[in-house]
Amino acid sequence: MSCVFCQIISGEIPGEMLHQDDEIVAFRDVNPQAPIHILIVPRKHVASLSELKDKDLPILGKMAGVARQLAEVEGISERGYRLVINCGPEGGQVVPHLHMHLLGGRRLSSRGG
Ligand code: DGP
Repeated sequence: MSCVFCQIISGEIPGEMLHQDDEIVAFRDVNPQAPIHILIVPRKHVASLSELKDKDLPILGKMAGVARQLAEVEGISERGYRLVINCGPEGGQVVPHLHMHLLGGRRLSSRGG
């Protein structure tokens, strides 16, 4: 199994877990781009948003719900934060397992890239 996020989900390699349920896990990014940088990841391996089947689209709402809950726990709900899904090479996706970035704890620039 070569997917690094599948390995974190299975416990083969360590991750600082902040949330775990039947469908979704969340852990801190190893290379944080902001004081708070958390990855929200579905347990099911899907390579990218482009690969997500229509029937599985509700997972995106659940991921956003986990992100919102973690923003609350991390104390950044009021100050604000950013949710990002990179998709494919030109979208900046490096790890080929669908994931959402929760970024916060500093003022983020208004435009990406
Ligand atoms: P993306 O560019 O959207 O594919 O972001 C992938 C993120 O995954 C990147 O910010 C770094 C993070 N990452 C890569 N490998 C690991 C790892 O082994 N552990 C953790 N916690 N994060 C990782």
